[in-house]
Amino acid sequence: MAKLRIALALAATLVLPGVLVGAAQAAPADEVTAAAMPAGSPAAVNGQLRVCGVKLCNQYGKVIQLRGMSTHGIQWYSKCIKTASLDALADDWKADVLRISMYIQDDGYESNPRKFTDMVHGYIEEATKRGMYALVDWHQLDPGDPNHNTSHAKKFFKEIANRHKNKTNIIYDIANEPNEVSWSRVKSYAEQVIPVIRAEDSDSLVLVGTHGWSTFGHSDGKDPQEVVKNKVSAQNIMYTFHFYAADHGSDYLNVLSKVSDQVPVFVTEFGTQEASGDGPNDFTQSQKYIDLMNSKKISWVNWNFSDDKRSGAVFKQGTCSGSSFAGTGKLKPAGVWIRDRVRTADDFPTS
Ligand code: IDC
Repeated sequence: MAKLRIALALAATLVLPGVLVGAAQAAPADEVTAAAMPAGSPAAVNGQLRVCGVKLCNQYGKVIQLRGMSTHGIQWYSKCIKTASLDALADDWKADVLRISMYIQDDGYESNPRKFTDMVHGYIEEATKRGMYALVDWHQLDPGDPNHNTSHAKKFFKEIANRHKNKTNIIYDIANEPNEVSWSRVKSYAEQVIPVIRAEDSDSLVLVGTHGWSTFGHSDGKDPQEVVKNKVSAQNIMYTFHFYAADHGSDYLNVLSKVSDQVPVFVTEFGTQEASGDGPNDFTQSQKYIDLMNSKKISWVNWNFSDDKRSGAVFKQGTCSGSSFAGTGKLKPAGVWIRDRVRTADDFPTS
């Protein structure tokens, strides 16, 4: 199979840097295979992920927790996703997962599907090279009804899954934050998109956003049990929960605690500040969430790995124009705090 893929790539003579012309389904010449992941790296050790009960398990069937960072929108902050910053994320931060945040609206995917799909392909290879999981985030936000983008989502995920199905480090996040939409509509969207992914890649982990900006409806005043009682009809999936600690207090924490005992939950986005991604950090409340997530082995990803001016962007403004990302010198307070928590020694049982 690997040989066939290389042959296909070589046969595609019209290869431009990072862009394949006329052979969209063939593997690019620079594809990084799972076997090439650095020995001992998080994705090499844990391999193909599986949902086990309400937890996440590695290739040995052992419960694990993944921790990592989300990019900012790749339409705005691609300058923060480069060799030096990704090296820092993998080697200095010791992140297990890179969330690749591709907005759909806001000058994102819908403005140029080919360009954004190719960017995601490239970032997946970069994460793979460094032995991190690549969490592909379909960052729908406004409009909040994911059904608005279903045909785009099917096309995008079909190509991503087809190209990367032989990797063991891909995680598909099919709806960032459904909002102003009912759970039944989100469920219906998920049941249309997941089979498209499964037809290409039968075994990878798929994450499903929940209504109320991925709060299981709590932000909308809905009962989170709605999801628990009406689960998406699919295997090997987890539901996502998001929070911003300065705005989302103990009631949100209690929702996370309760639903994560009932269904598999992955925290694909959170901030230590306000829901705007800005304003003062509440590290006390944030630590309560971290303690809960660590004790229950809930995987988490923090927002965001950029030098945007807001307090939740980990780097000081201007950092991404340079090439120095490791250590704490370039970090804002939220960055210093979250780097410490991403770096915590991993506990990845292999037997
Ligand atoms: C914010 C970005 C900001 C951007 C805004 C609108 O930090 O630069 O202008 O989106 O696109 C979310 C969303 C995430 C938000 C983040 C902070 O998933 O896109 O990023 N947030 O507001 N949900 C809750 C908070």
